[in-house]
Amino acid sequence: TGVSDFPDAFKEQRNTSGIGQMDDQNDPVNMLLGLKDVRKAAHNCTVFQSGAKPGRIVIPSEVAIRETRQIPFEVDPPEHGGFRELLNPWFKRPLDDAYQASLQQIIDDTIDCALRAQSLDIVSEFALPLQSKALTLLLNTTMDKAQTWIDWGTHVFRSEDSDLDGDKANILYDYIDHEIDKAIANPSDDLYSVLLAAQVNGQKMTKEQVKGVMILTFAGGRDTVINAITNSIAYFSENISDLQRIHDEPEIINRAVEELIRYFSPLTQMGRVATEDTQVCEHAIKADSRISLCWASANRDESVFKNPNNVDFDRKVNPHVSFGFSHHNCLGATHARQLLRQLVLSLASKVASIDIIKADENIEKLGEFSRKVGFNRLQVSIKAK
Ligand code: HEM
Ligand code: EMZ
Repeated sequence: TGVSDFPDAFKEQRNTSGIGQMDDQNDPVNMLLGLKDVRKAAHNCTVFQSGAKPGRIVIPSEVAIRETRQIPFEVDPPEHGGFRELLNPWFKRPLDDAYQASLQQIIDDTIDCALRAQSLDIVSEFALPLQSKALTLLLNTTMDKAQTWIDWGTHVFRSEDSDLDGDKANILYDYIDHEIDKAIANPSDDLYSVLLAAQVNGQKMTKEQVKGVMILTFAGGRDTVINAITNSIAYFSENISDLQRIHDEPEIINRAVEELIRYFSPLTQMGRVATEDTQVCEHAIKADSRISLCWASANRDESVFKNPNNVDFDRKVNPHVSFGFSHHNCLGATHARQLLRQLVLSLASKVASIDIIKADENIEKLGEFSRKVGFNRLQVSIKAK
């Protein structure tokens, strides 16, 4: 299989039982695999809650390295709604012309730099700096901050040695504490200051709550965006005529990006904790045990998507769940979509070919399942038109 193939790791299990199992630090997970079941459970937040112990709904669980509750991710309705009301308009700013113009500048610089290089690693020298620089726009802060974030690498909690790196997590927590103190001493119009001044559900946001939003902003939109960018480059390297098609028919860009995001499913799954004894797919779920909503499996559900393993830019109905579903659907989706649309359009106008020199795949081990989610390294040579 080539670098642009992202196989469906869950097909057999989804079709035979609809539910898979994995252990994770002695806190096992029943994984929901079909689209209908995933949506139903995502919607049913009273039985399947997010606001358990901070870190517990993440897989691998982060309870050992995190005490701060991520907001709004680890808060359930109705409190959740108050936080979303505050955050929704801020996270819609990528729709503004000025935001898009600044983003275009960042994208053009990144592509021009890649075209000047003999060869480069797309993960560390393209996707990571692009993600970090673009994040300065979402935080409404200055570009000089990006270098610190780039130095953290592709995940704020994971390192080469460990899937859960407490020392690394502490660097992030200390950094955010420091930025919060600076924003208190010297308010500006960045996200820290806006949150510190905000009222939610009738109460002023506490420092701990602001920290919870900021940890999520740094962690949630990081490896997901990096994988989406890197995987798109891998895809077009083997399907360069699709890039030319986007150049010729730019009106298909939204559909094309949705299809790439469905196919890659950059976030494989997210957990929930059952609040009572219940059942899924005729399988008993005990109170206080974990399930997961397996977005990656749901996105290949053949009862919903025709030829689910094909990338089809003409797919008209595409109810994928790569950005989640219902209450906790991704707040960063507007930013991520805008970044990918502008990036792919720019690649389409500037790039003639992408040659793979070396690819090191990132395979997630999830119990009996092995899933390709992206690359640790993707060394390529890009030629200009
Ligand atoms: C939630 C995926 C980019 C911030 C989610 C969820 C998914 C997801 C599946 C739902 C989690 C759940 O139901 O428990 C993705 C993908 C991305 C991406 C695939 C990139 C392609 C971003 C970015 C940011 C971000 C760039 C911001 C920097 C969030 C936040 C939530 C969230 C704050 C929680 C929303 C809530 O709980 O109400 N994301 N995400 N994401 N994402 Fe993203
Ligand atoms: C959490 C999560 C958010 C978690 C929507 O997903 O992303 C993961 O990469 C982080 O490790 O802490 O932020």
